[in-house]
Amino acid sequence: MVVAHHPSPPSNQQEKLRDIELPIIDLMAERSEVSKLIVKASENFGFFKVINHGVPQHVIKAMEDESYGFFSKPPSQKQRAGPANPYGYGCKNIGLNGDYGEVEYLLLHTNPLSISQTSNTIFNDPTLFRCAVNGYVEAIRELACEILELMAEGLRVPETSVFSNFLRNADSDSLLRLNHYPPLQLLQLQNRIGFGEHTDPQILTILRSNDVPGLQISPQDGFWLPVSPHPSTAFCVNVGDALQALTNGRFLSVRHRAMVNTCRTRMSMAYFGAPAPNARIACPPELLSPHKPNLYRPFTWDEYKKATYSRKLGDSRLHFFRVQ
Ligand code: GA4
Repeated sequence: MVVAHHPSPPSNQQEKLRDIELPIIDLMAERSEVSKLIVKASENFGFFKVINHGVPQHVIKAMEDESYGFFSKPPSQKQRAGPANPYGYGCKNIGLNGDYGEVEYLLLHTNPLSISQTSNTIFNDPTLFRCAVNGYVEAIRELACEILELMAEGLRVPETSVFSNFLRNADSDSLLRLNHYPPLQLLQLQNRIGFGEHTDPQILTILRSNDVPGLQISPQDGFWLPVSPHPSTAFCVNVGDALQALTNGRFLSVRHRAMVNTCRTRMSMAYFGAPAPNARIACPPELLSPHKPNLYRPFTWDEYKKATYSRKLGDSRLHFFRVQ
């Protein structure tokens, strides 16, 4: 059965605070139906959840266990993997331009050599951690590629690997981020920001989190909608800036943030599927027409990344690449 429920934007304060159910898309349903639902969700929300995704439970569990294991280490040991400049362990400082949040994290490049180097800095016996990360990254990359191929099919782009090829490239600049939002003790600390509002710069993000709420999305300026953390078997998927450019603005890279507003620990694991540094990001011609000319000039991922990393977390960047 294909389940896809599309809520409408909120009209009053009370609705604003209610959790929304993102479209939940069953990847085992009929393929053309699935691709249509994915396109619709990417156009309307830039966010959706997938179930029956084919990522084995033991692969997820191994990564979650290693992630809990890492964050439960004493600070001095975690700091051996830091600072996150740009990869490694970070605590409260996000990026290199003074952003701050109630979060500690481990940011890893997904290339196996980099994973191996980071693992060696944290563990005396790094094998388990390294295997868990490599296994997880491989399975999630496959899922991301499958979703990108369904998107191309739904958009009727004949070369259906046009988006997924970016992630399959051996030089892909994809990342894995493990986040740990420790619980807050004091009531007055409620609603503090764990990870401030931003859009993801990459092509596609695949997020896995435990059952503690925190993710909020902003489909319209000034509105924040909490996303319910259920079902636990799902992955949350969102469109990144590069995919917005690749679809000539048809798919939306939507602002989101993570709140620390609970007495329980929130954990999340985000895979950011990215192109190789020299890859050229340009919309396929089938998505252009005299009525829909190119919104963005072609750019390389390297160029876009430089624009991203030189700015603050919440800054918009894609509009610098718009055709005037
Ligand atoms: C947001 C999405 C990913 O978490 C991330 C972040 C990156 C970082 O933490 O180093 C950035 C942020 C993210 C966008 C603006 C820059 C870079 C922090 C920051 C202030 C890993 C990414 O690719 O971009």
